Amino acid sequence: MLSKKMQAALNEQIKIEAESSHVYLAMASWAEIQPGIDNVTSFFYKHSDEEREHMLKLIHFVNERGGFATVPALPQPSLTFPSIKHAFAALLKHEVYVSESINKCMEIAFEEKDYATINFLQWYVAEQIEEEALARSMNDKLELIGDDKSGMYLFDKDILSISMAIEGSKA
Ligand code: OFO
Repeated sequence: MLSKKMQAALNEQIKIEAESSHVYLAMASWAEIQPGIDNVTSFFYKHSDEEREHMLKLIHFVNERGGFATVPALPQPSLTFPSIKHAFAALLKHEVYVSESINKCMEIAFEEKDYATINFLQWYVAEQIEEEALARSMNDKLELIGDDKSGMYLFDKDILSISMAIEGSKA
């Protein structure tokens, strides 16, 4: 059975995962109307779907452990970005924020010796390590590319192989 405090923290995490899905969905819609970045667009749409999965996983866990998962209201995310580089910088910042929030949930689970929740949250800790690393490497690449258009063409190609590799490792 979840404590009230643990339930509140996990419900907050549900909100954050829902927000992540929303934030990346907005990035996807913006990317879709930019020329020549089809794979970046797919990456954002897929990332948005994954965040929804993360939210659903939490909802089921809270409800299965005798709590009540609450579906949150969401603020409107940023709709446009000055450049692809800005969008990916925002993505990295957002992932760091999500990791911090997972760590807070983990701290409460440890305080309460809630081993089931600790076990459950391990998956999120590992996922955040991967997502932050990926976001950092994309930001590094975009830094190198600068305003070079052919570099951006290669980045879009690159992101397709990265997405396929991630899918392969998760299959
Ligand atoms: Fe939910 O994994 Fe990123 O944020």
